[in-house]
Amino acid sequence: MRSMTLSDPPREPTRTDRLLAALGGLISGYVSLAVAELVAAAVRPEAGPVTAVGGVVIDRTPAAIKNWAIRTFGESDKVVLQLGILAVLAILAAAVGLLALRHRRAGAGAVMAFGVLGALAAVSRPDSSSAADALPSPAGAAVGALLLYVLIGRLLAPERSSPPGRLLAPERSSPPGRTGAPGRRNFLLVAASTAVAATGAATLGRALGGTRSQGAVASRDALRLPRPASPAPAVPPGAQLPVPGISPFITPNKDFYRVDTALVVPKIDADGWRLRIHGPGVTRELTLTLADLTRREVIERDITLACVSNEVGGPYVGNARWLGVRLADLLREAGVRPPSAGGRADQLVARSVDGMTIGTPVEEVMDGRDALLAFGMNGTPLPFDHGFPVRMLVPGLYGYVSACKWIEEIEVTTFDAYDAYWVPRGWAREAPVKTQSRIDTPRPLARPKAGTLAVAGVAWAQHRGIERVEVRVDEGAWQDAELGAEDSRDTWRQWVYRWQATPGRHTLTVRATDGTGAVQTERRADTMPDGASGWHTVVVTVE
Ligand SMILES: Nc1nc2c(c(=O)[nH]1)N[C@H]1C(S)=C(S)[C@@H](COP(=O)(O)O)O[C@H]1N2
Ligand SMILES: [Mo]
Repeated sequence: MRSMTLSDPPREPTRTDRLLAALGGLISGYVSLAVAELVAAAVRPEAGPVTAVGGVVIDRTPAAIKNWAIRTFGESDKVVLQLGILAVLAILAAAVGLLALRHRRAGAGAVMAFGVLGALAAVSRPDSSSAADALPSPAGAAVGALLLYVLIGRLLAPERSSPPGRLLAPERSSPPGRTGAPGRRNFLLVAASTAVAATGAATLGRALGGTRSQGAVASRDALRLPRPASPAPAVPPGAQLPVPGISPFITPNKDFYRVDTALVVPKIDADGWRLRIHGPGVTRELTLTLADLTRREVIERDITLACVSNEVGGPYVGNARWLGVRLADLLREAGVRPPSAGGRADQLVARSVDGMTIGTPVEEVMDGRDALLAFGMNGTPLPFDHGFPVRMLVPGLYGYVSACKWIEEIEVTTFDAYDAYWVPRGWAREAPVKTQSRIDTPRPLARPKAGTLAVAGVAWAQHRGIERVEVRVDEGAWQDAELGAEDSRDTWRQWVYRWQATPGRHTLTVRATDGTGAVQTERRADTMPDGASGWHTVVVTVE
């Protein structure tokens, strides 16, 4: 009696085997995608293979073809693209199935290779900010590769010898031409059950990630930023000092700090988005679409944004080039007058789709500063993390009283009538940015060598500007730092002090003077209720 051993030669593949192998490839591909999307739903829906690869395809597609696609498919161009990707993947998956029939390991390896490509696509996306984005595709591919390996193994399983008792008629139970049927039955059983399980996984992923986010991603990809009627002047070359370790003058989107209460970042489909401006301070209510905004006079400005929760020396501050429209113009169209011009409303209450409320003084928004409804950040549509499709920005005010992300409503009212989200939680109603300066380099507890050492960092006092920065070593005299060129009063300014460092332990202290001549206060204040104050110090040991 023969039993199945490793030495049993696999059967010669038949036509049916090839069909089934292609089917196995398709099912493995399907399972890979389903698992990848399930993982992506947990990590970041946009890190899923179809969306990531689609983004790469869009980025790499020449403008002419892109325009053709938009002309031909209109708003469905993203759907067409995704269907196209799925069609290509289906063909590749069937081919991989056939490859696996010849060489099981090679087939499984090919599935893994697609997983790696998916990971590369995901992390290369401009809105990717985490290495976790690389997970979904390889995770899906690993499951798919294993499945393909098993399926092809079942398919090619050699004929089992008949069980005892059937020795006399070994093949009679199977009709002619159905040799290998137990292997195939096994193959079909595994294929069908995993396909069902994958469908469950895909459905779960959908529910987790939310189908709506797909539309939001597509609408963000589709947004063509308008040319500003009033562009920001080029950043003066001297604004960026050539000092290693200093914060870059413009903070890249992926490095820009994020502070919000959203556990899941709102993914708003810009096509359905509306901004309503209403309330007792308004004589003409406005409802605006994103296109209404991008069609208006668009301005571009460099503005530094800071969080009230930033400790002295902390990281919650960043500088970006924003694109948007003047909020004051829209308010005037709605009939809003600032209190100084007899208006009764003194507070704007901005509301986001996730229910955040942010209260901003009408006076500051309408005093001529570049208060924005922004839809662009450093040359891209606002990242979802930073408020896509539209956020507010008011130079000179902390984010929690000015910078509503995912905004959908502005109520023009009074401070008496309404306390915004953070106010009952102990934070100040009004919070202009306090003058601050930060030592970026050397890092705390660094052990630099004696000799010339660049002590450098940034200083900010938005809308007042920075006039001077001084550095003190231990209890020595204040020394003027060299200032980077001023970009605008609304941006931070870099500074550097070239210190002749002597061996020993030293305390470096920095302070700034704003554009009004006021010196940054030494008085230490906690972040609560209206922003930290005090001087930033760094202790180093010079060797
Ligand atoms: N919808 C919404 N907008 C918000 C917040 C929020 O929690 N929800 N946080 C605010 C705070 S406290 C700050 S400091 C800024 C931070 O903006 P950023 O995350 O783009 O840096 O957003 C502001 N806008
Ligand atoms: Mo904040």
